[in-house]
Amino acid sequence: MSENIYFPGINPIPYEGPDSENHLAFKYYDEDYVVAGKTMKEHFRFAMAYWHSLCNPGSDPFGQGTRRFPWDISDDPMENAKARLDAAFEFMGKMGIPFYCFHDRDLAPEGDSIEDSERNLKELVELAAQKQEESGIRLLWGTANLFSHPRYMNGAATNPDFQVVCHAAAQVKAALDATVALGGENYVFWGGREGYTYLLNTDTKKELDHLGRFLQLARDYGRKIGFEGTFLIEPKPMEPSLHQYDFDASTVIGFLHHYGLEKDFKLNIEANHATLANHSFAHDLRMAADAGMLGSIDANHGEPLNGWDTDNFPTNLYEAIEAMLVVLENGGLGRGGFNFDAKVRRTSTDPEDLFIAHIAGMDTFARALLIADKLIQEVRILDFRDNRYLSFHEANALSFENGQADLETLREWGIKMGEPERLSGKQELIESIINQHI
Ligand code: XLS
Ligand code: CA
Ligand code: CA
Repeated sequence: MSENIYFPGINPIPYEGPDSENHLAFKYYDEDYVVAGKTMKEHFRFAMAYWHSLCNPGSDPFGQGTRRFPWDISDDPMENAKARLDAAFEFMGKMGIPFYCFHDRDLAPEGDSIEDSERNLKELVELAAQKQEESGIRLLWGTANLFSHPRYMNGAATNPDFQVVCHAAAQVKAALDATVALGGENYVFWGGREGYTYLLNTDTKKELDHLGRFLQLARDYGRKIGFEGTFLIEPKPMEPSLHQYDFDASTVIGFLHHYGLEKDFKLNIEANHATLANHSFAHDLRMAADAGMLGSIDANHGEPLNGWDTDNFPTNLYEAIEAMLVVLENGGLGRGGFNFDAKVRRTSTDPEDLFIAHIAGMDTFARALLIADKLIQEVRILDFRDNRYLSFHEANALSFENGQADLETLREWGIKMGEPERLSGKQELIESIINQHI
């Protein structure tokens, strides 16, 4: 068990059940409880996002941070990074969160040169490896922050300046080394500033080709050093660039096929990014699942009133149920997990709020899992969908599906069968059945 230094007075979070009034207890997430053949712990593989939980004091464009971090102990950023690591493992240990995710710069500060930064990261990776060993907590994914430093203002792999591309390559190489050294299950590429704001100064074809080539090189290097995990792309539209190349799940799926990356890459779907693209969370999960590319999830929730990337903790049960229906039908996430890419609100300033937020997120998904499993197994809710396609079980329809029948033949059959009957989609019935089971 990690020490009791940074979160004094908070004990390991117990499961107490739906009737508990203890705000520091789980009401639905019971890690050993078995649903649909797996424990809740195995279903979710919950992860803490290092950047929000330990690095983000709640600043916004109008004001400084509102939370004080007890791990910011010194003027030396390396000392702070080490304290932050201790705090991270104390927090995850108390929460019973089995995985974490980081950007290189969350773990260790950028140095004065590429080699300096590599040394910093290596030092922290060695300490993190010890922490993992002691606690059993594992790395869900690592990534490189290719968007915060001003050098990346015009993108990283898609930057018009080759010098920046090489800098990004150095950073990805080091982040891959770190991920492999820590036994990471996945490696994530979120587009960051891979996009553009003005078309008349941007060669989009060149930039996309560069992104494709860059990812091929990263994949080849990763496989060379023994990375057996999944590479993930995390789609997101319009932030920070006006036009992001990785707009949504469907765009990324096409991109991966175009550049021959489809065997090594899957998608990391973030709820708030899907809604920012004017999709639902479930829609992007569905698109990824249909393509055999549902890799992992960044679990959060957007603020519906402004539709921006607010990264709220996921407490919307209905959205979580829709998500779990897709995840269960997909047979889970394999090596992926549910990473809380979410931050407590700027006004949530008590240290316990970080615990409460994670408890709320884990309970939301645990409850959604129970409901979704019931909807699939007992209510057979997916039959509504499948039954709409029953006519495709007929021999003629099968020869259409497998490409044997041509357009003229379909015309003949159309004439023979006459005017089709109307088949109700039953949307309101499905919606009311879901409500009945919440
Ligand atoms: C930003 C992204 C980012 C990725 C990792 O919007 O969500 O945090 O998950 O770089
Ligand atoms: Ca994310
Ligand atoms: Ca986000």
